[in-house]
Amino acid sequence: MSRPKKQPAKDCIFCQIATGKLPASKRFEDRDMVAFDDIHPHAPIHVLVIPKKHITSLADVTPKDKELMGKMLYRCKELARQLNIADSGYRVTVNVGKWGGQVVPHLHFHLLGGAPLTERLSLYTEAAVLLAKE
Ligand code: DGP
Repeated sequence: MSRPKKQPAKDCIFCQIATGKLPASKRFEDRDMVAFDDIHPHAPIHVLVIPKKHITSLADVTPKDKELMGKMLYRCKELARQLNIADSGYRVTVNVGKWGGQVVPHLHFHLLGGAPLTERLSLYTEAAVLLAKE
């Protein structure tokens, strides 16, 4: 039997952060979402914006989640302003699935900034492609 989507997923670290069971440096919280600092930052500012309800990945978003997705993206914009990276520029990314580099199976938007970011959005090598197909 599948688990209702609004329940926290057992063993999901981001659900545990959302419910306060695991600590995190929170930047924002409301009834729909939480934003907190990434534990392994890739830039001086690296914040993760997650929905409170468990959605495994962007690939699992349904039409009912459209408003939530808009709110989360808007929150990235607002956080960028509050964290003083709006004028210099920043990046919002979503990794989806194995080849997309998603490690934590709970949807999250990465907000990155505070330094010039590399122009390369993706990095792959022929060797990595061959290994992945094995
Ligand atoms: P992704 O590769 O898109 O699934 O990114 C997952 C990010 O989550 C990664 O940058 C590290 C971060 N992360 C993993 N575990 C924790 C945690 O327990 N706390 C916090 N704050 N961040 C975490």
